[in-house]
Amino acid sequence: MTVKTMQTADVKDLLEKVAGFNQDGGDERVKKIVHRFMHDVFQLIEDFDVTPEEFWQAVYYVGDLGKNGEAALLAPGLGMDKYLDIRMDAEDEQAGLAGGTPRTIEGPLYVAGAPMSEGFARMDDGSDENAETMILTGQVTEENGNPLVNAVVDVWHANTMGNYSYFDQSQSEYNLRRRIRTDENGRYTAQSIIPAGYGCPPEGSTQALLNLLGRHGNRPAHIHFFISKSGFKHLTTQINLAGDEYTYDDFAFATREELVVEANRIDDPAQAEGYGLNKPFTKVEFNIQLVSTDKPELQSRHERKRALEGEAA
Ligand code: MBD
Ligand code: FE
Repeated sequence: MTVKTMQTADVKDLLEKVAGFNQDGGDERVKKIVHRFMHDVFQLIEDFDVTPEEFWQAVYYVGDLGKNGEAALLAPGLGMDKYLDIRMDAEDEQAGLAGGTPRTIEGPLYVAGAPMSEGFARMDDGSDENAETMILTGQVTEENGNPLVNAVVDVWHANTMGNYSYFDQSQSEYNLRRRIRTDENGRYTAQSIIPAGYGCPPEGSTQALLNLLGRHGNRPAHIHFFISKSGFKHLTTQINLAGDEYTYDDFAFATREELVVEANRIDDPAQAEGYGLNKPFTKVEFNIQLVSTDKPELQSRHERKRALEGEAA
């Protein structure tokens, strides 16, 4: 039985009171957004004839999501982070700031304040002796190819279990997280370990909803980057390692063709020695092009709640 109530004076009046339209205090933008949001929720309840049982299930779902700390994990799973990227790409296009290495989503697992190095950093703590050694290297340039010296490359990635330090308390502090300043040729190099893909906690709230959508909660093996230099647009991006079963089937929608990078096994002892290694390794090369801007607000990452941000780390 579908009843129509949305057009009634009672519901119109209710929504206006809910959003504080009849109150002087508060924030006008929040009032308008809450009014629209609750209108659309009510409309959805009408259109889908949502039952009280379904409604309360949804309310407690949101409660559990918060309790599990998964709100910022469900967001990319529902394409919200990707949608914000689509909007920022369109804004850049309109402002004549398109170009350079493409952005992709930050994800929920950044930790601020990773150790800073000049030109080179060892990222792993050496505790995983079975991990494949990774040499991650590249050059940061302007769009015309001029190298950018002293750009800060802030890198973070998972271990061979797909877990990130800080969130995974079993790892050492800042394991697999480093900031590297580019050298006189605009180059950065990291020695680390090849990460595994990420999977949503199987018993968590995010995976529970994905199951109802017939979807998996996996990401391909990937490496996150913030790249910044004064006078240039801040870049938030990631690379996805080619050949992973989820490279083109990422639950978080972060893969972009230009950001898929080959991981090449190098058996040549001379090349290993060049990096101070005495065994074969896997080389991942990622060159980054930044776009210049004089707008200071575009030169740093947007604000959001991040682990250890603003703390003396
Ligand atoms: C990740 O490692 C990640 O990068 C995203 C976007 C979501 C979940 C885990
Ligand atoms: Fe990630």
